[in-house]
Amino acid sequence: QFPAAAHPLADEPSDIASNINYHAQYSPHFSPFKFELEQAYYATAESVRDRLIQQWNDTYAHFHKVDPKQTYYLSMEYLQGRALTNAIGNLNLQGAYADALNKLGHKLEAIVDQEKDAALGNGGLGRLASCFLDSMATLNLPAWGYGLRYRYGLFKQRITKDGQEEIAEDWLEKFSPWEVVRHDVVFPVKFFGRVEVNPDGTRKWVPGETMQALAYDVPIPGYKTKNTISLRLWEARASAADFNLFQFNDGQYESAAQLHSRAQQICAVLYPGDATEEGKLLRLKQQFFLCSASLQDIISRFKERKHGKSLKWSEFPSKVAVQLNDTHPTLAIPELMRLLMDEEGLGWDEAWDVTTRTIAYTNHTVLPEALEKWSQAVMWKLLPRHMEIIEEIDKRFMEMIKASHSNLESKLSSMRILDNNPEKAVVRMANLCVVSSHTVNGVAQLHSDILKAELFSDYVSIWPKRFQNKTNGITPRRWLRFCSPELSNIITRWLKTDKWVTNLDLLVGLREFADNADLQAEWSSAKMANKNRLAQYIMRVTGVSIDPNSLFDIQIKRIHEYKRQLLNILGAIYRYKKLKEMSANERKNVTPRTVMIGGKAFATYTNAKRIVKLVSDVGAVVNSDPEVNNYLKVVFVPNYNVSVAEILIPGSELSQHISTAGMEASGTSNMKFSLNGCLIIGTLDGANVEIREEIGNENFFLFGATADEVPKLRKDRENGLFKPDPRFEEAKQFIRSGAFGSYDYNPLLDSLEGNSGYGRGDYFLVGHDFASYMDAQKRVDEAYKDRKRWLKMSILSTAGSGKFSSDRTIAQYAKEIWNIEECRIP
Ligand code: DL6
Repeated sequence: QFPAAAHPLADEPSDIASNINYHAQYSPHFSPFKFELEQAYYATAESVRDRLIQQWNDTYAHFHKVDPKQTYYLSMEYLQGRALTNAIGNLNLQGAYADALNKLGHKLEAIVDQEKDAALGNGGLGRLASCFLDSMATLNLPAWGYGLRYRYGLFKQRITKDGQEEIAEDWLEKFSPWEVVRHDVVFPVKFFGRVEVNPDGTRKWVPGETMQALAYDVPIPGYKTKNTISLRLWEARASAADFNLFQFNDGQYESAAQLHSRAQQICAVLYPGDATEEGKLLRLKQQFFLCSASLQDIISRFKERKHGKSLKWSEFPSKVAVQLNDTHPTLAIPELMRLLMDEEGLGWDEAWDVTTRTIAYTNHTVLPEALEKWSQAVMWKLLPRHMEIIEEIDKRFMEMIKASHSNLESKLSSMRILDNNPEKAVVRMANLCVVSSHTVNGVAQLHSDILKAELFSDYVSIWPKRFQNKTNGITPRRWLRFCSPELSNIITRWLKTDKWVTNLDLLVGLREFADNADLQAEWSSAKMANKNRLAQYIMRVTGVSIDPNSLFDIQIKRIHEYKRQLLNILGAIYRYKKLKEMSANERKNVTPRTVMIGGKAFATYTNAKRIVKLVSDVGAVVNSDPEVNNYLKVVFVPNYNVSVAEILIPGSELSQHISTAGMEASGTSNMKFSLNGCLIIGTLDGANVEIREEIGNENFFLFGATADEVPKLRKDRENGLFKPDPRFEEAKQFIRSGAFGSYDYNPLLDSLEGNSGYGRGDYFLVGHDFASYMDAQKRVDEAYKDRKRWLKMSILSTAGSGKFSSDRTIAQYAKEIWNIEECRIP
């Protein structure tokens, strides 16, 4: 009933409805005249995209004209989640879109639910990158993201009776309305081949294989600003000329399209299994593909923005900042060197000066197995010119140490970039990053201190100013304003301003009302609404009925032994056993709990998968036990991702951040929970330390060994000095007795036994921390019984979360690392 006209920028609901209607009819993705939920979602998204494209073009044109220094964030992962709610929220058009859809016979909430998550990431590192983009846009910073367009993402998790099953993500099965392909942005990316020497002595890489990188741009709107920046995702392509028609007509179909199929492999999945040589090669190819395409694009923009003026390469670092999100994009270093020397004709010294003034590196882990080391043999095969450059960097680094830091000569074997151990010669990517970046940062104060004191301590004495801390943050838009509108409105009413959405420090104003009975009542009812929504979700995806009056206790993160989901479930098992032993009367004093655990286990990480299976098995037994299931439920939440988190976090009351101290670099879900008024039970690890400082020690359920104590505890254990708490033994024994089925949990339990070794001998100190964990849980149960006290703590958690806005983090990166400034479109 609406005229099919496009009014892409009008804000009236009837104009928006016309525009949606227009897309339903003239953006022909489906049969005409269908306007069910799915079609309505795509048409709505396209109408939102129209607006973003306008702002996006204006932003780009403005940056192009002003030519500010610009940051490029290189990341192998982005966990963008859904875009629709975020986009209309940032455009401040929620009401108008809801009304427009009503006119068309749909509900905004149902439309939003149609969207598939863009899950191009694995965990916190990827979600951090997405929060950072939101803040860069909101702060009007000239900054962009670069990544890869993985067709099948990481994987979708299905829980079966055998535990976790991985299946391919289908976010591109139809299409994504949020990306725009740029057919004019294509760069060649080369692999393999050999290096030749030119007559003038310079070197030339003659590749063995060349693919095309094609740009897909995703608009990233800022909140209440017209600035809209880009996330540029590369896709690998082979060209028509690479298709061998002769072979095809000869019936050799596979070899005719060999390069096309190899191109498809590059952007098929994030973190393909790397147990085989092929898998390792593919991962390295992906990393290089991202780096090479992005740097060629950055250089071409640098040249374009000279607007005909003469090119001075020494000015490159005053126009370009490149941030490496962990070591995955390390190859940007030798690739920038190669492009500058071999393609642009710079000498080594000039290229090195430009490179090191451009690149900065963020470290996100101290876990030895996550510190990337690439086989030199594989590198020589795939990237022969880059290996020459890396060898030269290594050689010059050693010369520098010998000439000016001879006290460190004995440390050279661990400090240098190449590990030439004949058994397994590797390139240490973190060392290459430290040596080649102007700034290296950790992601929480404790983590940055550990980097300086341990992992990178030898470099600190050479470059004391190179090392910084940038405590992570989260975007308050997605993680409070949009995912919990009820709580947000209460906050706005009590603070008498909604400015907290872009100035999160204002939340501190809630402190003075933490005891106020009216606020507590409102707070409690918003929380209850979110708990009800969560309970409905759990029922829908698992069939388990959970009681919204029980304490909602959540742990959601990648499944890893250091994150100690095992400690959580052992605690729940012990709780279950004690409930079973109690009389019906005794049980009446127990605080009812719903324990929810969610997260993906890496496909080849066997012990993590065993943990998933154990949680599911415990849930199956406990939830169907009529004697106790009013007091305890245990749920494994399947396929944890961003949109699931947006339901879980607002409905949470207690969340677990219980890693072995010193092992979690930061954590960011701890910040999201705390912002949503959820209390934390946790160790002194990562950003927990700073959260506790901000919200007050009395509002945090602390337990466990500190990072300083961990080495000695491990040593003691090796020396047979560990005495397990009887409760810990009882919980393990209960599993061994077959209480949760016949699956063989012995390998998992054995990892908690013995005296030493990574992955054995309880390396992660579950046994040591069990007693203090259970004691902290007792304090939680007691605190929950005192409704007023709990609500006060909850309000104080939100009030103390101001520091953890990614706006604060990004403002610090901009000032202290990138040296870039706001560039707001007029
Ligand atoms: O900095 C983002 C995020 C931190 O919050 C987590 O603590 C940390 O584990 C994660 N690191 C990684 C790196 N790879 N691994 N393992 O994902 O980064």
